[in-house]
Amino acid sequence: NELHHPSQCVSTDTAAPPEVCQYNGTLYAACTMKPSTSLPEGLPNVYGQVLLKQDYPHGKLNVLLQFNGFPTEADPELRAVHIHQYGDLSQGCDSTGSHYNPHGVNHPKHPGDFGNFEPQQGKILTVIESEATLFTELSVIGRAVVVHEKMDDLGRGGDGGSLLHGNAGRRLGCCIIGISSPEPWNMHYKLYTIGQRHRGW
Ligand SMILES: [Cu+2]
Ligand SMILES: [Zn+2]
Repeated sequence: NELHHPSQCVSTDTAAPPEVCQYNGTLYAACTMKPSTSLPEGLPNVYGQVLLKQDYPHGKLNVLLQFNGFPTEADPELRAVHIHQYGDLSQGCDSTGSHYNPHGVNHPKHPGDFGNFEPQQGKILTVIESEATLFTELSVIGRAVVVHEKMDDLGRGGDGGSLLHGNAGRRLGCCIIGISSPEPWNMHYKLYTIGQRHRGW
């Protein structure tokens, strides 16, 4: 059917990626989290997905975080997640640079400072809104998401590191954000809403 061919979608807005028109005004991105290749012995091997969805041009960015591989401890440690500057995994997660900081401000005011997350039975599954964007020259597509060993002190640590990176410790895992079809978001968002209902929310 020619009507359903993607090339039928002709956008006059040259600032929008062609997928925005193809997927009814929404852009989707995905990032498949893997353990750092330079992960020290004894730290958890974290796997999962970071899925991003944003309506063009002014929608709020929605981010679904789905991770597993944390220890199943009774009093779980909080883990920080951020967007880092470089989509470069040539030295594992260590080559992703510092926090993505396009406005030159202190942590935790960076657009990709997602905050702290508490694993339940070794897993994290949540949806958040973010100040980051998939559009314009500030787009985070091609940059990295990093999950850390420790909790983010959110700038309240009283030292220089706190205002740079929140003293969140070593990098457990990372991935590079790339444009995706709507499929990963649709599938994982459905699983997320089923999980919410089972918890009685
Ligand atoms: Cu980080
Ligand atoms: Zn930050």
